[in-house]
Amino acid sequence: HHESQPIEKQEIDQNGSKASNGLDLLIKSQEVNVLIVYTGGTFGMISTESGYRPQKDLLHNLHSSKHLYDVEYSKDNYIKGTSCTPLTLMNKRIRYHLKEYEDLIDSSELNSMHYKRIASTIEKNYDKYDSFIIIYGTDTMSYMASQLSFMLENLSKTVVITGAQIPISEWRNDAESNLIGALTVAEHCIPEVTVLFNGTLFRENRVIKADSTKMQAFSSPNFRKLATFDVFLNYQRDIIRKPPTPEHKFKVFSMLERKISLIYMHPLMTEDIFLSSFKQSKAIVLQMYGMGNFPLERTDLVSIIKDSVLKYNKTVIIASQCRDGIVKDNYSRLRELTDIGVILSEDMTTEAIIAKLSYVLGKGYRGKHVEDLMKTDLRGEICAPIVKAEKEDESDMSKILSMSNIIQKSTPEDLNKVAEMLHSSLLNSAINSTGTSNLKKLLQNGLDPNVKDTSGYTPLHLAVKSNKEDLVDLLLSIEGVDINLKDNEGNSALYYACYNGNEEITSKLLKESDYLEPSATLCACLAAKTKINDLQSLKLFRKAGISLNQETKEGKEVYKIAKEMGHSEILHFLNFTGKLMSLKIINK
Ligand code: ASN
Repeated sequence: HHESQPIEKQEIDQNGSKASNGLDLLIKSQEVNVLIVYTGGTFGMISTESGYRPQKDLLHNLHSSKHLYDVEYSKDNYIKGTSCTPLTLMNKRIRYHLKEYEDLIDSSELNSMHYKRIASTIEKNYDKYDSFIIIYGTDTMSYMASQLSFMLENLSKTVVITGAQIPISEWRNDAESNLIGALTVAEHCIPEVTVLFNGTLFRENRVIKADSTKMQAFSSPNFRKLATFDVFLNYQRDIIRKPPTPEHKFKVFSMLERKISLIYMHPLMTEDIFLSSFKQSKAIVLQMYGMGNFPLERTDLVSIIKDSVLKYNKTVIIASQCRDGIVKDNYSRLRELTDIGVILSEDMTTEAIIAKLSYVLGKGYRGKHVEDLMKTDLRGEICAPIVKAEKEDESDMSKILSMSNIIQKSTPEDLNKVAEMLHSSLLNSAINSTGTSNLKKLLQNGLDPNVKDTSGYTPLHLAVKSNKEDLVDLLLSIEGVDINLKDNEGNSALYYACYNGNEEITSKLLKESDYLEPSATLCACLAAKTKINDLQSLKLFRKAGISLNQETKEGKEVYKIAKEMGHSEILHFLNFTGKLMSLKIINK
């Protein structure tokens, strides 16, 4: 076999500058350039007598939607082969080129050729576009994107995969809104492979198709969603991956290993059937019971596993039939296998395990190297339990608290740094748990209430962001809390109170906080809030010291957009009531 090639561990740049903080707006120009790759799937299908089948000329459908195509603008600003959207939430336009493959497939046809073709389309066009959208079938979307997440090395651009349960050609469909969602994501730098479906943005190597008929077809059992698009867009900045540093150049790896077998265990399994799956394979994934439990009394099966690993240097990985939860050697029975090099899948999805194995083995690694890499986080596909703040319950919390005690008591100088890092995660978890008691305990333990996480958020930022008034009260009552501290974007907690339209919290903070100052983020935010007619939030921003009068730059934006969109309440608020009559005419 060819020599093993180095694996790119796309490192998270902890000291990243503002530019590498993820989720940056692609503000280079008023237009964001996006390549939409149409590969097939229900999205563009039409209904025939024998059922749905793929249909060509998707552009025709996109052009018949006024949300996806601004005819006038596109004609006035004509560039061959591209189309433009109307103004987006960020007050920009998306200029897209639709690349339609010759053979459109139902995604159940997926094979390694399709992986390579999509990866190479992105590679060839990488420098020409800001972001990429792949329209793909839902049935194997989780395989596609898990695989792409490994094949695309050092990804620093946004790649969003989307599809639909009902085709765009039908009156009632989810295709158009899914594509608009994907375009909304494409305006930002989210340098990972993601899937946007039904208003939810997932990390794609974490997602599974969980339902064949519901509009919410996908779920991400072991990992938080990257964003949810409700009335407000809610990005979880803290878990969105950071782009690689510039010396790590984008490249595609496509020599995937295919000799991988997947065995779904059941109580009637025979030795010969079990053995036959091992014979031709370089790696075997065993989908076992519960936390990964194996019937060790089946010595016939156990010896097949032991021989494969010890004699034939094959990779055996134990996963679970449960889609939610973790595979762990909590039971001594599994240790017999892990001791000889059988790997546990931890919290990876089956799709991610297969994608990762084909990538790692394709690079030529074998034996212990494969074991080490499978346990390493390469693309955010596997994680340590502490990150799962959402799932934490009281018993987890008590472990964390005792850990914090240990750190607190045994801290010589060299441990300070570690302690500081852990403290921010501890505070983070406390804020995510219910009630105030956990946060109280941590603060009583002497944790610094001003500690920042990697996004620069203090506990107060986090409490305000998640609208937890009781926690805000608690933090405001603590001596030494600096309520004017700014995050990496330069925003204080007050900004987020206004952003959320939370009047109570805004008033509380305003009693002691400095007024907000205009900034680029703030201008973009005001524009976006105006677009979505969020008067409440605008009112609070004004209360917090931001002038919305026409003379200032930010004031002009608000007025202009409100007028364009015909948001009369906002115009009223800005005291332009007199102009309302003519406004109706402008809008027609
Ligand atoms: N069979 C379709 C596909 O995966 C299902 C869909 O896209 N909703 O191509």
